[in-house]
Amino acid sequence: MASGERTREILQGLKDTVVHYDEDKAVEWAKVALNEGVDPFVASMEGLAEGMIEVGELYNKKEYFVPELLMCADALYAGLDILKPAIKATGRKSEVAGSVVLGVVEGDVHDIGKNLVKVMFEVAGWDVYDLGKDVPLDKFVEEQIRTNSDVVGISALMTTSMLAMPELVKKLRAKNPNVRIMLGGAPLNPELVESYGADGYAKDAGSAVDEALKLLRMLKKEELGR
Ligand code: B1M
Repeated sequence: MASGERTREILQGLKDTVVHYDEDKAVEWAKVALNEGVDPFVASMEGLAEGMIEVGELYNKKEYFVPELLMCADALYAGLDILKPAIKATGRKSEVAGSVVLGVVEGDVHDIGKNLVKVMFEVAGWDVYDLGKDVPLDKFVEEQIRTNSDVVGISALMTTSMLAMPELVKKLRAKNPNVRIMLGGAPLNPELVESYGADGYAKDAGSAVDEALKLLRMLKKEELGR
């Protein structure tokens, strides 16, 4: 088990590999994290994902451009590939698990956050139907009906793409008034999500499953009351 100081060093190592878009080093540091007993979820979120946040700042300052962003994302995924099985192995299945359709709304290709959310649902034993990124609105509706999923989780990373969310919420409800809809992504907040008519909001991957569980319990209670 790594000491507090060593854990911080490992997390910094992971973060730096993303910022310096070094896939090989990302793999190396992810293995170090596992060998030294760092929680793989913490390594993913406080190491790799933190790195991506710093990358965003470099992009804002015009020090990084789209090609760098893509290479940084590759480094993040290389590290995540090593950590993911360990997250799954350590994850405890929640007592209740449901099914969720996940996707990034149309016009938006940012899928790193959604992929982290997906890992958390899988760890918790949910059935996950991942539609990927830049998903046409009707595809969410069709997939919810096809899979009869309890929850639809929609991600958006841009202030422009998130504007499709209220329409998607309406479309989903029109086809299935009982479906529970959860939104997430950097430009969203609870007030916005409420104004869009959705049922839930999670600010990060760590809280997404808990939020979905709340929605699932609500749904089951309503079903019993009917
Ligand atoms: Co671009 N991009 N990007 N980008 N990109 C942003 C989002 C931006 C904020 C950068 C900026 O200008 N400061 C900006 C959007 C501005 C706006 O809001 N209007 C932007 C832009 C403008 C663009 C392009 C238009 C650039 C261009 O081409 N000129 C273009 C858009 C293309 C398109 O989508 N149509 C573009 C492209 C790209 C890349 C392809 C190069 C790449 C994406 C690679 C990929 O995802 N496969 C990319 C990246 C990497 C970013 C930044 C730098 C990082 C995003 C990220 O991965 N964060 C981003 C700047 C930033 O965020 N600071 C930026 C790390 C990730 C772990 O966090 O995604 O927030 P996040 O996910 C979190 C939570 O939000 C939450 O949990 C996650 C984990 O904790 N969460 C959920 C997310 N979804 C959830 C769903 C849930 C629950 C929680 O339930 C359903």
